[in-house]
Amino acid sequence: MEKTFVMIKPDGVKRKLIGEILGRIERKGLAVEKIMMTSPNLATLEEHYREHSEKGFYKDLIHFMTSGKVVALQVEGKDSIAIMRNLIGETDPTCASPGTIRGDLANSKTENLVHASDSEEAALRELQLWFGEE
Ligand code: FUP
Repeated sequence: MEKTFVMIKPDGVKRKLIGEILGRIERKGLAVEKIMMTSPNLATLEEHYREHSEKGFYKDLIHFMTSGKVVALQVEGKDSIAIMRNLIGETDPTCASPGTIRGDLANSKTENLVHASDSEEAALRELQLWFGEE
């Protein structure tokens, strides 16, 4: 079974879409193995988004991500990394296909509801960062 890291971002929590997003993950046949609601600290977010630290949108991204609680998830299943990436859709909601979480429910490139690891290496790193084990 492949493991991946998924996060419902502050906009997803504020818009009361936790159930909607978990439902889509579960209906696709993936299993939620760990779930944690948390107000992420700055150090964790800076590490999580370290590859974007030089980008123009970085400050706004960190500001948004510290604006409320998030739901961190360990999701498991065959090919869970690729399946979750397809389920969330493109980063930019103008490109995200209908049927995806972002395509159906998001309107902003920054406030785009959900994160999912984009590689095996990222999944291992992010699970370790957020859940601190394995
Ligand atoms: P994704 O993997 O689809 O979440 O996208 P990226 O890793 O490229 O970007 C990570 C996060 O940075 C996005 F979820 C939101 C933010 N971002 C912006 O705010 N503006 C951009 O133009 C691109 C990304």
